[in-house]
Amino acid sequence: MPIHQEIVGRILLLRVDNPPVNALSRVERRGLIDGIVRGADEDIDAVVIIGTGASFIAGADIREFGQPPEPPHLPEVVEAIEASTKPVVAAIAGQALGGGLEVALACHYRLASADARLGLPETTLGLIPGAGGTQRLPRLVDPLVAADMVATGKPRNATSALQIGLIDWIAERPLEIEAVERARDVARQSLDGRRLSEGNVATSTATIEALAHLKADTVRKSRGALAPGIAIDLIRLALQSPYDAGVAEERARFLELRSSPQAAALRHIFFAEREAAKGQGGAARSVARVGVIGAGTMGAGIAMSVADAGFPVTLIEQNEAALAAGLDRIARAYGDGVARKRLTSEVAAERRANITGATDYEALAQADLIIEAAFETMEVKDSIFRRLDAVARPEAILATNTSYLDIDAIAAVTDRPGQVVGLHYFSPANVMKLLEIVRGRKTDPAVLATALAFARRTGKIPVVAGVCHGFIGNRMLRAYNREAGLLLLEGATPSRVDKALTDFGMAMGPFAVADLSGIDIGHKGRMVMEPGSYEPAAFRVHDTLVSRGFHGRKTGAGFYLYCDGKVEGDNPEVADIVAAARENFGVEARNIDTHEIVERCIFAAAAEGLQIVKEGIAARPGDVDVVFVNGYGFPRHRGGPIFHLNQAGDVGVAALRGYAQGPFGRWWPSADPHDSNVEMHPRGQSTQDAA
Ligand code: T1G
Repeated sequence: MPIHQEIVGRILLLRVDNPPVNALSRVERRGLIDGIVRGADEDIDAVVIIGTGASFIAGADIREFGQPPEPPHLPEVVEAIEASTKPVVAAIAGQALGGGLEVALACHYRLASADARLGLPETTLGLIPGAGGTQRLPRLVDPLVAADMVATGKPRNATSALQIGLIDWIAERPLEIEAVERARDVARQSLDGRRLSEGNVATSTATIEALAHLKADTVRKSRGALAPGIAIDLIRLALQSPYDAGVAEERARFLELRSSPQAAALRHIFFAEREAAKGQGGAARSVARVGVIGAGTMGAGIAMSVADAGFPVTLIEQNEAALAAGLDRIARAYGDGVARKRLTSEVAAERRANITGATDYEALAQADLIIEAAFETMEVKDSIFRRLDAVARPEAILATNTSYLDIDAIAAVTDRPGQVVGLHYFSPANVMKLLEIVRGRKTDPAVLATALAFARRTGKIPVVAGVCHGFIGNRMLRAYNREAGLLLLEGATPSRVDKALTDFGMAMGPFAVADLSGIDIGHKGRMVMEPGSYEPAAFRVHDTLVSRGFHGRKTGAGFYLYCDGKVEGDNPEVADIVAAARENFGVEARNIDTHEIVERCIFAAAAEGLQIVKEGIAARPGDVDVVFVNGYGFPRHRGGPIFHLNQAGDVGVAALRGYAQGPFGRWWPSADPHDSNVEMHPRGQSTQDAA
């Protein structure tokens, strides 16, 4: 869509009109330059740039990044805006992100509405600002604030933006009206001091040192992602170099990152999350009142997640004592959030007030959606769903938070199987973004659409799964953990496996995770699986540790020893247990390099994911990547297990075939992913790039 030009009393309005978020593609870039040229005419005193719809400009058009850059490039646009001989006012409603904020920084004045969000999120796409953002921002706000904004990508709201000097005004009247008035006011004023590229940055040794610390901390937290550290380097460069030198270096680094595998991976996951959240038919129904059954860790977390989104929630427990314990857990969690300054006490109180406790199912009679989060046994679910069926409104949707149990079997005990769906939350449910929405064989499409819409309204990243043991994520995790367990028998140690995978970018290694969640939990889960559905060798060490009382952190020892919740070192008993297991399974220990550790664990998860797609449990490979990135700590800048396997190309598939020849053979049902006839992303591309 072009940039619409309109003249209101000698003020030229340039309206950016590229729904839904006013991303800047080549057409808009051209239109902005043409608009600035028009603004130079005699009959114009000043220019206003304003977005149509809810956004100012949400950045460069990400869909163009998979292709060669096309002129005019955004740097040309922002330089033309700043060089304008007439004042240019940015009128910002909603999102001013990435290139959108860079356009606003090139303007001479910035007016924002109260709902504005201004940020430079490029590092979340594996990039850095590529149109002067790293050089103009520290010339406008405190360099350390600029560095934090660029490195984290976190936007500022209008109030904060005014406080730090990012904007000049917050609109008190309708944005466009006030923007024209402000433009008239500044029309006769000199532009000296309003062009940020002409300013210098006040700096000091303390600032440079603080930036060095921030960079070290950022790199440590980035788990291998490159862009955040580079972004801070460029902020520091702005303090020590003339603007032209800084912006030239920024452009060079931007172009390097733009074609990097990490940028391709982050673009892939950006679009895959949006693809996964799209409905699969069916008209979503409205949800106003929610019930949650069970006030344990999961139930309380789910109730908070729903209350945080503004829904009234009725939390049910079987007796007053259990209910009181659950409500106390919630009160403590909100108090902790306030103590850590994650939310104000007012917001915490508001959210807490959304939750009402009860012990009588009758309290759920008006609920539109009821989420069961009780004990993980069919008997308990059976009893609860029979009672719900009798009490809930006929249109009410009944959801279970089960991690493993058969949704179809649960639906079958009700007279409304079409209204039954799985909502598999991840702990802590009020923090983790991933939500697996499990559709039963009889789940109505409208119920699925309602669940998807509800997930988005509560800030979750939803992925639809079919019914199988472990749905998508836990089933992939079993393949991943199977390789980790076998690597112990074949010669690796828990700490070597964990380090190899955290160096790859996983949030935690598989043995540290086992200790954290409780090795006994996995053991119990394995005991209820049908015989032969997993190999005893892969979990022999886990199961022996459990039999000796080593359950992980909660018992002070598992694969590691713990003191006051901190890892003290390896559990010395593991070596003996591993030696006995090797003897039992007739396996010779050998030296296993880091490369093999990572490939076997990650590629096995990927291959299982492809099988999950082949079986129709997941709709597409991107959904599988979204699950493992958002629920299992897979590094976002590697795009997800299938994307990563795809990046490895034939080398990766050959490696999988090679590992299938190992002493325990392959786990994944097909010889290799390509046997599963699942359409992987076209070689080395993300789904979006291939579009
Ligand atoms: N380019 C192209 N499409 C975009 C887009 C973008 N920048 N942002 C969103 N979309 C699409 C999205 O795919 C979806 O499409 C629809 O818009 C609604 O998005 C040079 C290099 C703005 C906060 O990183 O954070 O500028 O699925 O579902 O929840 O320095 O979108 O409907 O077909 O997310 O209301 C920097 C990315 C780019 C912002 C809105 N900008 N976008 O959230 O809607 S790099 C960003 C977002 C850059 C310069 C650099 C969010 C949002 P579809 P949505 P939302």
